[in-house]
Amino acid sequence: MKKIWWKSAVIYQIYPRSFRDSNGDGIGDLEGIIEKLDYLAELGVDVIWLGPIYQSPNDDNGYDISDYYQVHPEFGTMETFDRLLEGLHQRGMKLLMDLVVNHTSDEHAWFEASRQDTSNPHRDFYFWRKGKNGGPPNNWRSFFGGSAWEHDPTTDEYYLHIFSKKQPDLNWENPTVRQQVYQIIRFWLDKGVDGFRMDVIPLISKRLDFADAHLPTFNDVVNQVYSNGPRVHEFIQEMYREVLQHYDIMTVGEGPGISKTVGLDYVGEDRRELNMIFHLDHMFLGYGPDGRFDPVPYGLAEIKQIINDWDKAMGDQGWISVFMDNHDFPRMISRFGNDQQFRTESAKLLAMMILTLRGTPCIYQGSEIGMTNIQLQDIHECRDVETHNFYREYTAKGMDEATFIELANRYGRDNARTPMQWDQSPNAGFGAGEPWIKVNPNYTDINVASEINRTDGIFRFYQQLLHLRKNLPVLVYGSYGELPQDNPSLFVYQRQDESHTCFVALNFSDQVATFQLPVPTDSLQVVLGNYPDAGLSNLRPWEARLYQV
Ligand code: TEU
Ligand code: CA
Repeated sequence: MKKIWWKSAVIYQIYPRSFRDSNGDGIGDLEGIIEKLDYLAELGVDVIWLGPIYQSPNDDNGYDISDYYQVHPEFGTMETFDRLLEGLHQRGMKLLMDLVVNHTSDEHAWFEASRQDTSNPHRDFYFWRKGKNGGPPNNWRSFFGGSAWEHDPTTDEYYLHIFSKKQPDLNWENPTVRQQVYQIIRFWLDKGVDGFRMDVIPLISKRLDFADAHLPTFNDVVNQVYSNGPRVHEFIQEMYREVLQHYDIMTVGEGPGISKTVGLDYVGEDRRELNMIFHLDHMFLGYGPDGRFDPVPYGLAEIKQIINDWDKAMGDQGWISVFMDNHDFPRMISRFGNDQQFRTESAKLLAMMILTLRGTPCIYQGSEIGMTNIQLQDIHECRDVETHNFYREYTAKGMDEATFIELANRYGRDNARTPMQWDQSPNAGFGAGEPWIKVNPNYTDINVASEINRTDGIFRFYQQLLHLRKNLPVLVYGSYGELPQDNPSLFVYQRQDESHTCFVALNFSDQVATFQLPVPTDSLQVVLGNYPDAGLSNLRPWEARLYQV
């Protein structure tokens, strides 16, 4: 298997709107990130994935781009961006930008021209179709609820938007669209950016017959209708040939719809497409037929199965990024851990998991201090377009607000978008102005200032794991294998290479648990644990241990 810097690197995801507001307008900005570069260097991360900072009406908080060549004024200027990039490079860190080219904003000049008239040169930059029987061209549903088609009275046609109606899908069949996208990529790479996270890249090739979808769940529609279209690999290989291969960069595709059976088609070393993927199989667990706010039960067994299946599917030919939350999902401690009685222990357990599994780890901002979900009181405190759309849809069908808000507080994306908690000062030190979204009231206990000096703190635990990865190549390039246990609440696995064997034992429960390892206990050394005096005794609640033979 090829050894290369983006396999040993650790990514830290910044959601710029919520990281640090330097000018008191309530919105995080690039100057605020510059203020925190030493903090990021102290944590020990290698690559920063920066969420979209381009011109945008913010219908979907920057994932609806109206100008790819301009930094949004609320984030700063191109000069601020250049200083941020320089500041990262000076500290030996790299920068990934977020490439959102499955769709643009409806306020992009291309779309404003396209919607003018059916003969406009930009008409074919998007998907326009006549309605059918007085309604949309087919039964496709948007990720954000409602039809994936919006009627435009000017030309009495519908345009496709798999996400919000302010995010019209770009027509990648049009070679001019593709060349325009490649120009955007070159512009940022020529500025010295170190690569891209590619938003919903498996969706860029559409099934052009636009046949109705008749499948049991929305996940099925994503996997079988929206993703992995007939020309997706042709398009990504063209992007690689024309642009990506000419730079020493890292590319990670966000992969809704990329299943383990097609994963290698995107990241196989011989494919000349992408370096790795954020697959979402474990993140979409719990999505019922209607998606995120239609929950179904699942457990650790399903998560372990997905991890095992993907490791097998990648073999030594492909690569994934390992993550358990981001700006689109609830905080991992609240979703997979115990954010009340065992918040610190489960924060560290999840840190050990993402930093010792096989793949490039991605740490979401705030995980390093154990930030949790927030309880929003009503829809007016929610900010996410997805939440608002489903609130309207579900309450119109009779669901009462309190029931929906409970769903939003458990499964909604706003949970991950509350301001980073820096200290105990007002607004958690995020900024002087009223933040764009509510600060989690638990900031008085959970904040960087109080965490960073605790020798037994979560921040320190992340630092130790990041340091270990640099000194234990087996954690990067070693093989992975689960060590099945009698107790279903345990996740025990080994990492092995020609010179090292490590074991990781994780207890995902509030109870004490016995566990078995395949070697005599006196041959084991505890490298790191999240309880003092970690040894070979039973695993205490949410106990995590890294052993080396
Ligand atoms: O998300 C796409 C996606 O499929 C999942 O992250 C998630 O299921 C989705 O947010 C709907 O539930 C990417 C971005 O990460 C997300 O923030 C954007 O809203 C979306 O694409 C559209 O650009
Ligand atoms: Ca600001």
